[in-house]
Amino acid sequence: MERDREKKKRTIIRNMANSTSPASYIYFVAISLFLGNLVLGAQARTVHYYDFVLREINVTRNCTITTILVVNDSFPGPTIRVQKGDLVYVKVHNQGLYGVTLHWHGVKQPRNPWSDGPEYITQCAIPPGTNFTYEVNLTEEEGTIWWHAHNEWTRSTVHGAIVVLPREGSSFPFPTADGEHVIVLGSWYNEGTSLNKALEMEMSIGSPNIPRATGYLINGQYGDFVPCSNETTPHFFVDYGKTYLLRIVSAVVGTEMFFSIADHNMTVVGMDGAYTKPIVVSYLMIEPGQTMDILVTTNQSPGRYYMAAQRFATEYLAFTKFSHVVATAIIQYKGNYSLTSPPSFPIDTLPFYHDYSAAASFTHQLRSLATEEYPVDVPYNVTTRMFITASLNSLPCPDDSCYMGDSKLAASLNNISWKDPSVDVLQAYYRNISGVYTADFPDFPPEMFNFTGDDLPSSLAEASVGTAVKVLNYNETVEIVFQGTNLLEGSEYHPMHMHGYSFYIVGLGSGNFNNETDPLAYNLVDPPKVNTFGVPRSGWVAIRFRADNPGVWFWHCHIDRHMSWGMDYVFIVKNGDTEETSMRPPPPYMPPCVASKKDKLFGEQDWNLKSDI
Ligand SMILES: [Cu+2]
Repeated sequence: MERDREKKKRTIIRNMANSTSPASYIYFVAISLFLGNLVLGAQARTVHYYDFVLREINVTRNCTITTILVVNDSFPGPTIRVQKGDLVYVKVHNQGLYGVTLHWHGVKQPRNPWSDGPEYITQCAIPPGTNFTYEVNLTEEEGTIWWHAHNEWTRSTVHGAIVVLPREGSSFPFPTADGEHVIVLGSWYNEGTSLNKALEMEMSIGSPNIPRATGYLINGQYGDFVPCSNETTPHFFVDYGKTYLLRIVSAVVGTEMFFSIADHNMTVVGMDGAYTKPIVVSYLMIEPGQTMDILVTTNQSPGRYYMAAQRFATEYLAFTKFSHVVATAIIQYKGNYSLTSPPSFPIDTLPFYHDYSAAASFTHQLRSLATEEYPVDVPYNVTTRMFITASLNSLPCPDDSCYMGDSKLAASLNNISWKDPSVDVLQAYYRNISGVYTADFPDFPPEMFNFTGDDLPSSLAEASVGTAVKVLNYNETVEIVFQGTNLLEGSEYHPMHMHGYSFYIVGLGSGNFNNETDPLAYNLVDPPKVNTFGVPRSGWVAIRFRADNPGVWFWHCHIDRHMSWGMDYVFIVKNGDTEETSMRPPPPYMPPCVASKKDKLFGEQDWNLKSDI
């Protein structure tokens, strides 16, 4: 690093994206500027510049040509590879037909929600034919995180990994691996670029039949068990007797997944951009939005071994209307041996679709590393306590257009079903625009009842609609218990994701939370630090964090079906007393809020780019 600093060397690295199109554009140009004069604390930080070009391409999956929107002609999109504390500028060129935004999932973006990305929360969509530059400011994150689109369900094809290596001169808290691979789990929708329109049409009539994935993918491919797919099954070539770091991202849109590798144990060493105590497992349960760093030692007879991912279906047992497709890739040992036998499959270790106990036993093992070098700072004293129910709900049908007659399907937090405003909450907060949101998100649900009981009265399931925000003072210490409910017999896992923060999982259980006995068992010593964690089906999870990142931050279920139905809310964390504890001002340009959601998807391309709000 010293040498770099002295030389003030400027290098240009050209990375060609892993193109799925025959076109040979090199859209993806990453320029790393090693600038000695940019300093983060005592450390020099490297500044990286990426160009992300979004455009529609045709790909073939399951024997069918489908048009999808991707970044740099690549599906999944390019990996951003940096060191802890680096700064990244990503210039997004929207060459698609619809507005998009991008989110940097797991990046805290200190004091800068302007670059966080969720549409209608911190910005409006980047109109087609324009560009917008995000500042991705890496500070505490280390390990694997990711990026994805954050408007409607565009993220199904617009996503990629962010690899954050240790700083120059420091190393991993485990023996450095002999090699590493990025593994992105994804969902496939036959609708392709029509997905958002199909979604909006079903949503507008309150229908439960919103689009469902037709299958699951590993690095953009179905693998061997789907027709027309075995030629493109991902292969990871390995040497015998080595240890590999697998950086796993769940970009899956609507479900938790089980993941296993035939005949190989895995050691989980990191999650959501933070290191964990190593745990040795034969399978993972990974939720949408989560990332995991795992070590795999190639200690088996040279051969081929499937890694396989299949759905963890958390709906009621009788629910079978989901894709049973198992996504596969192959770990192939190098060397001379016969390839005539098929690869081994993790038949004994990949849990079955509804294996709740397998999921629970995995999540209960997770712990922060909690060493001197990687300490935990879980708040002991809580100044703000919230108890938030996560439910599926019904809303009255405003006219006779609804699929279910007099009601529409919805979802809520504390019985409020989130409604997107037409101007983003951040802009409304910063510019004091009234009528965009209300600052009255409640700390408790309107009624206490047996949340996880069966046959709950349907009157309890009626939600209200709102754009309700919780306002926190700077540096408050917050505890939230998220309680799943069984309203509409609809208890499921809800992987809750917080923008702008990671939080500690201090408690986790099934049934109704007991505020006298359950806190006694809280883990305040080495709780896992995450940005996404599931409220178990008919269960609860207790989290803590310190509100030390001023700004406007989204909280939502990362199952997009639930997010679209309204399982969302927003935190505003007010400024502290100093500039360093206050939100930064907006950049000179933010995309204008001019197109309604309907116009954006169905209207003419009438983006009046000159007007602002
Ligand atoms: Cu959910």
